[in-house]
Amino acid sequence: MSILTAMNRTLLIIKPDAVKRNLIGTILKQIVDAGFRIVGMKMVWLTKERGETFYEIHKGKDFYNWLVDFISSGPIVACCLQFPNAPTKLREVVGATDPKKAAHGTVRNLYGTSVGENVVHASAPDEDPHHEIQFFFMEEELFDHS
Ligand code: DAT
Ligand code: MG
Repeated sequence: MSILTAMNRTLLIIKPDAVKRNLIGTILKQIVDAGFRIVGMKMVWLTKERGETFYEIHKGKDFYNWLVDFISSGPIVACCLQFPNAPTKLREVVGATDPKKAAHGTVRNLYGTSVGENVVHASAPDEDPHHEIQFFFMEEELFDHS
């Protein structure tokens, strides 16, 4: 995979709160309307151990245990998305962590209910999106159809 491809891919997770509320299609429509291509997608239910590993970067924070329990509380949808500068662009579409502070019309502003139950995860551009993509997908499971 080229450096350009890496820069142009990011990971989106539709979290258990959104899946439970039947918002998968609504959220994906907003994402694809913003121009993203879905190059990989799967519905999975993480074990607590897998959740701990995914959120290892937050270990030690006061919300870590809650976060791990939440992400492993039900099925989620992991999507590898492609777009120029995908990680930065997706964070714009998703909005700030706290739905109350997220810009008008962003995914979290529209559908998030609290700082924890904020409907989606989007890789931070400075926290190795490629590593997060690899957590869910093998390269053979990603389909570049641009
Ligand atoms: P983001 O998901 O915007 O990258 P983050 O990396 O700071 O935000 O935190 C990861 C997740 O942890 C976030 O989506 C929701 C949860 N979280 C963050 N701060 C929290 C807090 N103060 N209380 C409860 N959950 C929190
Ligand atoms: Mg983060």
